Amino acid sequence: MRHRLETAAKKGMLADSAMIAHGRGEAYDYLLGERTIPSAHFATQVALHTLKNAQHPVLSVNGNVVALAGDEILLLADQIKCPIEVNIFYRTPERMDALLSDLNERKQRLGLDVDILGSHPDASIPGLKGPRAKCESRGILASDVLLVPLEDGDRCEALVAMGKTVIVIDLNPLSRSAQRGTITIVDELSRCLENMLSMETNGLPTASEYHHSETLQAALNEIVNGMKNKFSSE
Ligand code: PTJ
Repeated sequence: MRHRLETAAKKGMLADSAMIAHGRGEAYDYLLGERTIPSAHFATQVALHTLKNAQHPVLSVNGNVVALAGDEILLLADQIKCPIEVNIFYRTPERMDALLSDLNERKQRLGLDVDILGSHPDASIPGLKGPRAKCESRGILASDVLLVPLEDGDRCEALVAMGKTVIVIDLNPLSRSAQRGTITIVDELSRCLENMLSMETNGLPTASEYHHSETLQAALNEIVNGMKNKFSSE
C-alpha cells in the first residue's frame, strides 16, 4: 500500500498530507487487528444494499483512494452502474489531470464502461469555501447516495446537510467523518471494496437495520478489548 502511494506521489496524484492520512489509517488498522470486524462487515452489506437501491448513486474519490484502490473503485462503479467523481480536498488543475488520466488508463485496461466525472465542475457544495466545494451537477450535486472513502469532516457534514445519504469508509471511528456520515464502515479501504465486490448481493440487510452509534461503539470496543487481551495469553 505504501508503495502504491509512493508511485502515485511521483505521478503528482497526491496531496502533500496523503502519507500523514495513510499513517493515521495504518495505526487504527493495527489496533483493529488488520481485519474486517463483524460490525464493519454488516455496515458494508448495508452500504452495498443502499448503493444498489439508490436513484443516483455516485462514488466520490480523492488522491489516496485512486492510489490505493483505483481498480476496485472502478469495478464497484461498474457493478452498481454509477459514475465516479474525482472530488479532492487540495484541488489543483495538475492533480485533477493526473487523477483523471490514471483512472481513465485503468478503465481502458479493465475494459469497463464507467463515467468518470470531475473535469467540468459546474456546481458547488453549499457551506464549503474555496476549490474543495467544486463538484459536477450531474454527479455529486444530483446524487442521493454517495460513497466517500477517507472523506474530510467538513465535506462530509456539508454533504449530509444537503440531505444526501453519505456512506463513509474510515479506519478511525472517532473521526468527524465517521461520526457525521449516515452509514460508516470502520475498515481499511481496499479490504472493504474487495468485500463489497465479492459479497452475495441477495438478501442484503437494509439501512433500517443499521444503527450508527452502535456501529462506531462496536469498533471502539474491538480496539479496547483487543488491547485488554493482547498479552494475557502469552
Ligand atoms: O486527495 P485529497 O486532496 O482529497 O486529500 C486526501 C486526504 C486523505 C489527504 C485528506 O482527505 C485528508 O487529509 O484526510 P484526513 O483528514 O487525514 O482523514 C483521512 C482519514 O482516513 C483518517 O481518519 C484515517 O484514519 C483514514 N484512513 C487513512 N487511510 C485509510 C483510512 N481509512 C480507511 N482505509 C485507509 N486505507
